[in-house]
Amino acid sequence: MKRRTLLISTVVAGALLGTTAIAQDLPQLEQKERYKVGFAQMESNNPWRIAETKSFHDTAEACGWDLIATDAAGSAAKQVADVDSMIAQGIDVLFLPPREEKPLIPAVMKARAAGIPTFLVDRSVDPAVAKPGEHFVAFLGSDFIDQGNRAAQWLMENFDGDKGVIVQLEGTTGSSPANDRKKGFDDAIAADDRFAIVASQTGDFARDLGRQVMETLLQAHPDVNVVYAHNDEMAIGAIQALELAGRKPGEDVTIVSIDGTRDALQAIIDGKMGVTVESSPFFGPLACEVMKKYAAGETIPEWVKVEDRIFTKDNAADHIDEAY
Ligand code: GYE
Repeated sequence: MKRRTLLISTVVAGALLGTTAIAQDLPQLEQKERYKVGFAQMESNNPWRIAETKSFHDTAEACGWDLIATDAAGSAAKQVADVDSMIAQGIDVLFLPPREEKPLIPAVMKARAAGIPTFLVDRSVDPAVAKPGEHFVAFLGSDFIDQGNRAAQWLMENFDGDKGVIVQLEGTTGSSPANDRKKGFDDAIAADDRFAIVASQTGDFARDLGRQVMETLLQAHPDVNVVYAHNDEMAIGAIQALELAGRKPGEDVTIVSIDGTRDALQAIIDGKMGVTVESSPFFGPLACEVMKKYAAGETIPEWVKVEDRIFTKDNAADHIDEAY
Protein backbone atom coordinates (compact mmCIF):
# COMPACT_ATOMS: atom_id res chain seq x y z
CA MET A 1 0.00 0.00 0.00
CA LYS A 2 2.75 2.43 1.00
CA ARG A 3 4.82 1.52 -2.02
CA ARG A 4 1.93 2.12 -4.38
CA THR A 5 1.25 5.57 -2.91
CA LEU A 6 4.90 6.50 -3.26
CA LEU A 7 5.09 5.38 -6.87
CA ILE A 8 2.03 7.39 -7.77
CA SER A 9 3.28 10.55 -6.10
CA THR A 10 6.47 10.24 -8.13
CA VAL A 11 4.46 10.06 -11.33
CA VAL A 12 2.42 13.09 -10.31
CA ALA A 13 5.53 15.05 -9.31
CA GLY A 14 7.10 14.19 -12.66
CA ALA A 15 3.99 15.36 -14.42
CA LEU A 16 4.13 18.61 -12.46
CA LEU A 17 7.67 19.34 -13.61
CA GLY A 18 6.64 18.54 -17.17
CA THR A 19 3.79 21.03 -17.08
CA THR A 20 5.78 24.02 -15.88
CA ALA A 21 7.74 24.34 -19.10
CA ILE A 22 4.77 24.44 -21.43
CA ALA A 23 2.04 25.88 -19.22
CA GLN A 24 2.40 29.37 -20.73
CA ASP A 25 1.29 27.94 -24.09
CA LEU A 26 -2.10 27.06 -22.67
CA PRO A 27 -5.02 29.49 -22.98
CA GLN A 28 -5.03 31.84 -19.99
CA LEU A 29 -7.96 32.44 -17.71
CA GLU A 30 -8.46 35.92 -16.30
CA GLN A 31 -9.48 36.49 -12.68
CA LYS A 32 -13.00 37.87 -12.48
CA GLU A 33 -16.22 37.71 -10.47
CA ARG A 34 -18.26 35.51 -12.80
CA TYR A 35 -17.37 32.95 -15.43
CA LYS A 36 -19.36 31.42 -18.23
CA VAL A 37 -18.67 27.74 -17.64
CA GLY A 38 -19.46 24.75 -19.86
CA PHE A 39 -20.06 21.30 -18.43
CA ALA A 40 -20.70 18.80 -21.23
CA GLN A 41 -22.09 15.69 -19.56
CA MET A 42 -22.00 12.45 -21.58
CA GLU A 43 -25.23 10.77 -20.39
CA SER A 44 -27.61 10.76 -17.44
CA ASN A 45 -28.72 7.15 -17.30
CA ASN A 46 -27.22 6.28 -13.94
CA PRO A 47 -26.94 7.68 -10.40
CA TRP A 48 -23.22 8.38 -10.78
CA ARG A 49 -23.76 10.75 -13.74
CA ILE A 50 -26.74 12.42 -12.07
CA ALA A 51 -24.71 13.00 -8.89
CA GLU A 52 -21.85 14.49 -10.91
CA THR A 53 -24.09 16.88 -12.83
CA LYS A 54 -25.78 17.90 -9.57
CA SER A 55 -22.37 18.54 -8.02
CA PHE A 56 -21.59 21.07 -10.81
CA HIS A 57 -24.99 22.76 -10.39
CA ASP A 58 -24.58 22.86 -6.60
CA THR A 59 -21.14 24.46 -6.95
CA ALA A 60 -22.14 27.05 -9.55
CA GLU A 61 -23.44 29.86 -7.33
CA ALA A 62 -20.62 29.77 -4.78
CA CYS A 63 -17.97 29.63 -7.52
CA GLY A 64 -19.44 32.44 -9.62
CA TRP A 65 -20.34 30.17 -12.53
CA ASP A 66 -23.00 30.90 -15.11
CA LEU A 67 -23.26 27.25 -15.97
CA ILE A 68 -24.17 25.86 -19.36
CA ALA A 69 -24.75 22.14 -18.83
CA THR A 70 -25.58 19.73 -21.63
CA ASP A 71 -26.36 16.00 -21.79
CA ALA A 72 -25.07 14.00 -24.76
CA ALA A 73 -27.42 11.07 -23.98
CA GLY A 74 -24.71 8.45 -24.50
CA SER A 75 -23.48 9.73 -27.86
CA ALA A 76 -19.85 10.79 -28.30
CA ALA A 77 -20.86 12.63 -31.50
CA LYS A 78 -23.46 14.66 -29.61
CA GLN A 79 -20.93 15.39 -26.88
CA VAL A 80 -18.58 16.86 -29.51
CA ALA A 81 -21.49 18.90 -30.95
CA ASP A 82 -22.41 20.11 -27.45
CA VAL A 83 -18.87 21.40 -26.96
CA ASP A 84 -19.06 23.13 -30.38
CA SER A 85 -22.19 24.91 -29.28
CA MET A 86 -20.59 25.95 -25.97
CA ILE A 87 -17.61 27.38 -27.85
CA ALA A 88 -20.03 29.32 -30.06
CA GLN A 89 -21.73 30.67 -26.92
CA GLY A 90 -18.40 32.05 -25.70
CA ILE A 91 -17.68 30.00 -22.58
CA ASP A 92 -14.64 31.07 -20.52
CA VAL A 93 -13.76 27.57 -19.38
CA LEU A 94 -14.77 24.00 -20.24
CA PHE A 95 -15.19 21.00 -17.95
CA LEU A 96 -15.43 17.86 -20.03
CA PRO A 97 -15.89 14.20 -19.05
CA PRO A 98 -14.98 12.58 -22.40
CA ARG A 99 -17.23 9.55 -22.94
CA GLU A 100 -14.55 7.73 -24.94
CA GLU A 101 -10.81 8.27 -25.24
CA LYS A 102 -10.52 8.93 -28.98
CA PRO A 103 -13.84 10.34 -30.30
CA LEU A 104 -13.71 13.34 -27.92
CA ILE A 105 -10.26 14.48 -29.02
CA PRO A 106 -11.73 16.86 -31.66
CA ALA A 107 -13.70 18.59 -28.89
CA VAL A 108 -10.53 19.10 -26.84
CA MET A 109 -8.65 20.40 -29.88
CA LYS A 110 -11.42 22.80 -30.91
CA ALA A 111 -11.67 24.27 -27.42
CA ARG A 112 -7.88 24.65 -27.43
CA ALA A 113 -7.97 26.40 -30.82
CA ALA A 114 -10.72 28.72 -29.54
CA GLY A 115 -8.50 29.72 -26.59
CA ILE A 116 -10.71 28.09 -23.96
CA PRO A 117 -8.94 26.40 -21.04
CA THR A 118 -10.27 22.86 -20.73
CA PHE A 119 -10.22 20.57 -17.73
CA LEU A 120 -11.07 16.92 -18.29
CA VAL A 121 -13.10 15.61 -15.37
CA ASP A 122 -13.63 12.00 -14.31
CA ARG A 123 -12.45 10.45 -17.63
CA SER A 124 -9.51 11.22 -19.87
CA VAL A 125 -8.63 11.10 -23.57
CA ASP A 126 -5.87 9.23 -25.40
CA PRO A 127 -2.71 10.90 -24.06
CA ALA A 128 -0.77 9.97 -27.19
CA VAL A 129 -2.87 12.49 -29.13
CA ALA A 130 -4.19 15.12 -26.73
CA LYS A 131 -1.86 16.02 -23.88
CA PRO A 132 -2.41 17.69 -20.52
CA GLY A 133 -0.39 20.88 -20.16
CA GLU A 134 -0.57 21.36 -23.90
CA HIS A 135 -3.99 20.65 -25.43
CA PHE A 136 -5.92 20.76 -22.19
CA VAL A 137 -4.93 21.99 -18.77
CA ALA A 138 -5.30 18.88 -16.63
CA PHE A 139 -7.19 15.69 -15.89
CA LEU A 140 -9.12 15.72 -12.62
CA GLY A 141 -9.94 12.18 -11.59
CA SER A 142 -9.21 8.83 -10.06
CA ASP A 143 -6.44 6.34 -10.73
CA PHE A 144 -8.46 3.67 -12.56
CA ILE A 145 -5.59 1.18 -12.79
CA ASP A 146 -5.24 1.40 -9.03
CA GLN A 147 -9.00 0.93 -8.57
CA GLY A 148 -8.92 -2.30 -10.62
CA ASN A 149 -5.85 -3.37 -8.72
CA ARG A 150 -7.50 -2.82 -5.35
CA ALA A 151 -10.61 -4.74 -6.42
CA ALA A 152 -8.33 -7.67 -7.33
CA GLN A 153 -6.37 -7.37 -4.06
CA TRP A 154 -9.59 -7.52 -2.05
CA LEU A 155 -10.69 -10.59 -4.00
CA MET A 156 -7.38 -12.39 -3.52
CA GLU A 157 -7.48 -11.68 0.22
CA ASN A 158 -11.15 -12.56 0.78
CA PHE A 159 -12.04 -15.35 -1.64
CA ASP A 160 -12.20 -18.62 0.30
CA GLY A 161 -12.86 -21.16 -2.48
CA ASP A 162 -10.24 -23.24 -4.29
CA LYS A 163 -10.92 -22.00 -7.79
CA GLY A 164 -12.21 -18.56 -8.75
CA VAL A 165 -14.05 -18.54 -12.08
CA ILE A 166 -14.35 -14.86 -12.98
CA VAL A 167 -16.69 -13.04 -15.32
CA GLN A 168 -15.70 -9.42 -15.97
CA LEU A 169 -18.27 -6.80 -16.97
CA GLU A 170 -16.38 -4.01 -18.71
CA GLY A 171 -17.40 -0.38 -18.90
CA THR A 172 -17.95 1.61 -22.10
CA THR A 173 -15.62 0.34 -24.80
CA GLY A 174 -12.87 2.85 -25.52
CA SER A 175 -13.39 4.81 -22.29
CA SER A 176 -10.43 5.46 -20.01
CA PRO A 177 -11.99 3.86 -16.89
CA ALA A 178 -12.91 0.68 -18.81
CA ASN A 179 -9.41 0.37 -20.30
CA ASP A 180 -7.63 1.03 -17.03
CA ARG A 181 -9.91 -0.82 -14.62
CA LYS A 182 -9.45 -3.89 -16.80
CA LYS A 183 -5.70 -3.51 -16.91
CA GLY A 184 -5.38 -2.94 -13.16
CA PHE A 185 -7.50 -5.97 -12.33
CA ASP A 186 -6.15 -8.35 -14.98
CA ASP A 187 -2.51 -7.61 -14.16
CA ALA A 188 -3.03 -8.15 -10.42
CA ILE A 189 -5.14 -11.31 -10.70
CA ALA A 190 -2.68 -12.93 -13.15
CA ALA A 191 -0.29 -13.37 -10.24
CA ASP A 192 -2.70 -15.72 -8.41
CA ASP A 193 -3.27 -19.05 -10.14
CA ARG A 194 -6.43 -19.81 -8.17
CA PHE A 195 -8.23 -17.45 -10.54
CA ALA A 196 -9.20 -17.57 -14.22
CA ILE A 197 -11.09 -14.86 -16.12
CA VAL A 198 -13.35 -16.94 -18.38
CA ALA A 199 -15.20 -14.05 -20.02
CA SER A 200 -14.82 -10.28 -20.25
CA GLN A 201 -17.51 -8.28 -22.05
CA THR A 202 -18.80 -4.75 -22.10
CA GLY A 203 -22.00 -3.78 -20.29
CA ASP A 204 -21.44 -0.11 -21.21
CA PHE A 205 -21.45 0.92 -17.51
CA ALA A 206 -25.25 0.40 -17.56
CA ARG A 207 -27.40 -1.63 -15.16
CA ASP A 208 -29.73 -3.15 -17.71
CA LEU A 209 -27.01 -4.12 -20.15
CA GLY A 210 -25.00 -5.54 -17.26
CA ARG A 211 -27.97 -7.72 -16.39
CA GLN A 212 -28.45 -8.89 -19.98
CA VAL A 213 -24.76 -9.65 -20.54
CA MET A 214 -24.62 -11.52 -17.24
CA GLU A 215 -27.65 -13.61 -18.25
CA THR A 216 -25.91 -14.65 -21.46
CA LEU A 217 -22.55 -15.30 -19.84
CA LEU A 218 -24.17 -17.39 -17.11
CA GLN A 219 -25.44 -19.78 -19.75
CA ALA A 220 -22.01 -20.16 -21.32
CA HIS A 221 -20.23 -20.33 -17.93
CA PRO A 222 -22.58 -21.83 -15.33
CA ASP A 223 -19.62 -22.44 -13.00
CA VAL A 224 -18.91 -18.70 -12.56
CA ASN A 225 -18.37 -17.83 -8.91
CA VAL A 226 -16.84 -14.34 -9.15
CA VAL A 227 -18.13 -11.24 -10.94
CA TYR A 228 -15.87 -8.22 -11.36
CA ALA A 229 -17.92 -5.27 -12.65
CA HIS A 230 -16.26 -2.02 -13.72
CA ASN A 231 -19.04 -0.09 -11.99
CA ASP A 232 -21.80 -0.60 -9.45
CA GLU A 233 -24.66 -0.24 -11.91
CA MET A 234 -23.46 -3.29 -13.85
CA ALA A 235 -22.79 -5.14 -10.58
CA ILE A 236 -26.41 -4.56 -9.51
CA GLY A 237 -27.58 -5.75 -12.95
CA ALA A 238 -25.43 -8.86 -12.56
CA ILE A 239 -26.88 -9.52 -9.10
CA GLN A 240 -30.38 -9.40 -10.62
CA ALA A 241 -29.40 -11.88 -13.36
CA LEU A 242 -27.76 -14.22 -10.85
CA GLU A 243 -30.76 -14.18 -8.55
CA LEU A 244 -33.13 -14.85 -11.46
CA ALA A 245 -31.01 -17.89 -12.29
CA GLY A 246 -31.34 -19.15 -8.74
CA ARG A 247 -27.82 -18.20 -7.65
CA LYS A 248 -27.01 -16.53 -4.33
CA PRO A 249 -24.76 -13.47 -4.80
CA GLY A 250 -22.60 -13.03 -1.72
CA GLU A 251 -22.83 -16.75 -0.93
CA ASP A 252 -22.04 -18.74 -4.06
CA VAL A 253 -20.86 -15.79 -6.18
CA THR A 254 -18.47 -13.09 -4.96
CA ILE A 255 -19.22 -9.65 -6.42
CA VAL A 256 -16.49 -7.00 -6.63
CA SER A 257 -17.10 -3.59 -8.11
CA ILE A 258 -16.20 0.08 -8.29
CA ASP A 259 -17.99 3.40 -7.49
CA GLY A 260 -19.76 3.43 -4.10
CA THR A 261 -23.38 4.12 -5.07
CA ARG A 262 -26.19 3.86 -2.54
CA ASP A 263 -27.51 0.64 -4.11
CA ALA A 264 -24.04 -0.93 -3.96
CA LEU A 265 -23.54 0.02 -0.31
CA GLN A 266 -26.99 -1.45 0.42
CA ALA A 267 -26.03 -4.65 -1.45
CA ILE A 268 -22.89 -4.86 0.73
CA ILE A 269 -24.98 -4.36 3.88
CA ASP A 270 -27.37 -7.07 2.62
CA GLY A 271 -24.44 -9.43 2.13
CA LYS A 272 -24.80 -9.65 -1.65
CA MET A 273 -21.74 -7.67 -2.69
CA GLY A 274 -18.24 -8.01 -1.26
CA VAL A 275 -16.54 -4.74 -2.06
CA THR A 276 -16.82 -1.55 -4.02
CA VAL A 277 -13.74 0.61 -4.54
CA GLU A 278 -14.73 4.25 -4.39
CA SER A 279 -14.85 6.45 -7.50
CA SER A 280 -16.39 9.73 -6.42
CA PRO A 281 -18.72 11.73 -8.71
CA PHE A 282 -18.57 14.90 -6.58
CA PHE A 283 -16.32 16.94 -8.87
CA GLY A 284 -17.92 20.38 -8.54
CA PRO A 285 -15.90 21.69 -5.57
CA LEU A 286 -12.61 20.34 -6.96
CA ALA A 287 -13.35 21.86 -10.37
CA CYS A 288 -13.97 25.23 -8.71
CA GLU A 289 -10.77 25.08 -6.67
CA VAL A 290 -8.56 24.07 -9.60
CA MET A 291 -10.12 26.68 -11.91
CA LYS A 292 -9.55 29.47 -9.35
CA LYS A 293 -5.92 28.40 -8.88
CA TYR A 294 -5.41 28.34 -12.63
CA ALA A 295 -6.88 31.83 -12.99
CA ALA A 296 -4.52 32.99 -10.21
CA GLY A 297 -1.56 31.78 -12.29
CA GLU A 298 -0.70 28.74 -10.18
CA THR A 299 0.78 25.72 -11.89
CA ILE A 300 -1.74 22.90 -12.11
CA PRO A 301 -0.40 19.32 -12.14
CA GLU A 302 -1.27 17.44 -15.32
CA TRP A 303 -3.21 14.95 -13.21
CA VAL A 304 -5.12 16.22 -10.17
CA LYS A 305 -5.57 12.85 -8.57
CA VAL A 306 -8.60 12.00 -6.49
CA GLU A 307 -7.97 9.67 -3.54
CA ASP A 308 -10.48 6.84 -3.29
CA ARG A 309 -11.69 4.91 -0.26
CA ILE A 310 -12.86 1.31 -0.21
CA PHE A 311 -16.27 0.12 1.02
CA THR A 312 -16.86 -3.32 2.54
CA LYS A 313 -19.17 -4.78 5.19
CA ASP A 314 -16.90 -3.13 7.78
CA ASN A 315 -17.86 0.43 6.81
CA ALA A 316 -20.71 0.42 4.24
CA ALA A 317 -23.35 1.32 6.86
CA ASP A 318 -21.27 4.33 8.00
CA HIS A 319 -21.25 5.80 4.48
CA ILE A 320 -24.66 4.95 3.02
CA ASP A 321 -26.19 8.27 4.13
CA GLU A 322 -23.69 10.27 2.08
CA ALA A 323 -24.08 7.97 -0.95
CA TYR A 324 -26.02 8.78 -4.11
O1 GYE B 1 -17.37 4.64 -12.58
C1 GYE B 1 -19.25 5.07 -13.89
C2 GYE B 1 -19.60 6.12 -14.81
O2 GYE B 1 -16.06 7.84 -15.58
C3 GYE B 1 -15.33 7.36 -13.41
O3 GYE B 1 -18.35 6.43 -15.39
C4 GYE B 1 -16.48 7.44 -14.33
C5 GYE B 1 -17.31 6.16 -14.48
C6 GYE B 1 -18.02 5.63 -13.25
O4 GYE B 1 -20.58 5.88 -15.74
O5 GYE B 1 -20.21 4.63 -13.00
